[in-house]
Amino acid sequence: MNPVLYLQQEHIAIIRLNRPEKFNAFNREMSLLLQEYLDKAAADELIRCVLIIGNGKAFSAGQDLGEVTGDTPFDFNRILSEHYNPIIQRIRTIEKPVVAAVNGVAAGAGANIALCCDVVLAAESASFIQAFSKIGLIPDSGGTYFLPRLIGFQKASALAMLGDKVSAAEAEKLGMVYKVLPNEDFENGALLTAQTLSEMPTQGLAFTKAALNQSFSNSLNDQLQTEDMLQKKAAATYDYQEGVNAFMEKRKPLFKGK
Ligand code: LHQ
Repeated sequence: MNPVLYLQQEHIAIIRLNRPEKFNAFNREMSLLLQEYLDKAAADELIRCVLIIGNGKAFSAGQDLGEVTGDTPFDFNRILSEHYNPIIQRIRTIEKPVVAAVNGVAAGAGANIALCCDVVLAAESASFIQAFSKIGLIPDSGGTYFLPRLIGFQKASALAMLGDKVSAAEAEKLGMVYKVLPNEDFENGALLTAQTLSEMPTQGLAFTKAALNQSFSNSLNDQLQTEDMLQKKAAATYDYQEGVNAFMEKRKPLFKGK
């Protein structure tokens, strides 16, 4: 069985983590295939939004612990540099919005892959666990970067150390996720958001993402300059013209993502 599935639906790439019997825990094959599919979505001009979801009960339980134990364990030292870091870097740099549709439990690296996405949606029954501390590890896959920025230092510090399970409702309250959607028809609910994003000015969204990526480390002056530079690029797109024309003509815009 393919550990990740890729499906194009109109302008959306649906990337499905597909090891349901292991709660979509990542082994090497799955980590490399996710990278390959993120590259495929990045290179395809028709794709204007990426949706990542898990198959079955879980979103992802993080690293497959069976792969790092046993008789021939995979070299621990290569896991971050070859598996998780390239996944996080790809999600943050792909020039299209990435939606995480967290359909169930998201633990360890699985949680942090979800949390680095541009829009995080969670099913009512989903949960988030920084499971690392329970096995003596530190939050990786950007956990120590995104978590304090999303929910503040104290909450992040406590969750990273205690490894408590955070319900979807609590995650929304903390600012860890954008919205919680009902369990019934969760995937279609998430797809609606992806569809909306896929019909928006894709380049403008990519420039927004680039500006947000820099806001974490820039001074105000640097950030204002970044906005100045990126706004000029946005204003040079077809979609900006279309957006303004549609507004003036009191009609619905038809964006091309260019
Ligand atoms: C699993 C897993 C799993 C294998 C559930 N592996 N089978 C970076 C650097 C290097 C090495 C280590 O990793 C990392 C990054 C990381 O991600 S570290 C964190 C790794 N993840 C965890 O520690 C989470 C471990 N899993 C759990 O705590 C629980 O399974 C959760 C809370 C996710 C779900 O609990 P339950 O709902 O009670 O389900 P379950 O425990 O019964 O799991 C269901 C099945 O999935 C079960 O298989 P089985 O054949 O017994 O039914 C589990 O063995 C399997 N599974 N997580 N990470």
